Amino acid sequence: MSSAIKNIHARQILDSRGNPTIEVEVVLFSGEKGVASVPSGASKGKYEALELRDNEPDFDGKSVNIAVDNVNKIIAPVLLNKDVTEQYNIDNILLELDGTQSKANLGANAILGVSLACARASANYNEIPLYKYLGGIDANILPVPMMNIINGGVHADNNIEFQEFMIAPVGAKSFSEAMQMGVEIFYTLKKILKKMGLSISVGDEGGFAPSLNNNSEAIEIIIDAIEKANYTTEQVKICLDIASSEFYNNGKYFIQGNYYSNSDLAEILENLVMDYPIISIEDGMAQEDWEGWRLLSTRLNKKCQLVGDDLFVTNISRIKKGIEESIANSVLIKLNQIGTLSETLDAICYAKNFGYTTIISHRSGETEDTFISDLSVGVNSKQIKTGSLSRSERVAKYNRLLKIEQQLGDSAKYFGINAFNPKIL
Ligand code: 2PG
Ligand code: MG
Repeated sequence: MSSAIKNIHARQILDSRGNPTIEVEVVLFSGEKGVASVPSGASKGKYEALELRDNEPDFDGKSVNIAVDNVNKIIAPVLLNKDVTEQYNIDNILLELDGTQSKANLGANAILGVSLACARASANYNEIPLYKYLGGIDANILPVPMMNIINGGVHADNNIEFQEFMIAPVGAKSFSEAMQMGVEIFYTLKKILKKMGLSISVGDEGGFAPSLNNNSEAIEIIIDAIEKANYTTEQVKICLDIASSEFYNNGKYFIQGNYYSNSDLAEILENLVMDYPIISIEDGMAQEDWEGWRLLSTRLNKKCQLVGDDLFVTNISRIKKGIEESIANSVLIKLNQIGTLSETLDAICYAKNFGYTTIISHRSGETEDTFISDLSVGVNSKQIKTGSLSRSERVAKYNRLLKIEQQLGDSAKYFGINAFNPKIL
């Protein structure tokens, strides 16, 4: 069978922070192949699948030689001769081979590299672009990009606690127009920061990382940039990733030298939504603070998209709990939080079935791999967050989407504000 796997080979490469990560190549008997690499987070969720690192002195403990060996010596022989077009079967074999909930034996990085490289090889074997392979003739919605133009939290060496200040050009007519708007606002923001005598160096996701007086100032500067670039806050909205698990300790949230309870923080976030054109807030509460999430959801679920990232970790059992408790209304989707393509597709399907929106997301440590761009179109997720308008590992994802938009031609759609929850129609 020519779609059978002939060879699988993994190697150690580097990510955008210079940390080792894994790249996997799958070769078929037909001669087609698929290559994929695996990203890595800094503000990782506690309940994510395990990223296997060597913890040896080289690369500060971060080398991934064991994960590479697990692919080459354990996974490859088992998948030899298996039909690459049967993604769920391949992923199930990987799950059984690992045998743990958290993928701790083989490593989620080893497993995901193989899972994604198989999908690519199969798309190539079928001679169709990856997004079409994943989504068929229905895959024609370009996502609204959430562009992270000011970086804070653990992604930047500044004093802002909130991790991501993003812009979403909901008033664009197309994805390419949204990109142009984002880029022009990014240029303008640079000029504003320069004029204010602030740093224009960038953080891990390519957004500026100035030291500011507080989180609201970051929002105000962005609004200024939107307007000075000749757009309005009707056309371009703001999305935040609070990443609050990072400043949550002993039941309190530490912001600007003060400790706040979850109900204080819910009030702070509600006030931000009232004062500014914010349409989406991610991880407004910490991953274990279900009570805080309930408070926040009661206040804001009808006014703002509330996204669970560390809370849900792309894991159906956690998403299920959130749905049962009416917590949040959106799920951030990260392939390496769960570790296989099939489980990721299942999580997306599950969330959508209950009316939750899904946002396909990069990690703060990325490679040049653009799998998530194809995934966002393939599953019609309608939203993507993949950083700012600088750093090639971020821009590569946007460039891939520009190409997909061109390939789709007249059938390409862009949902703008209708991509978001709550629905306003
Ligand atoms: C997040 C991500 C990506 P990290 O918190 O949403 O922006 O960050 O990859 O560091 O977890
Ligand atoms: Mg997040």
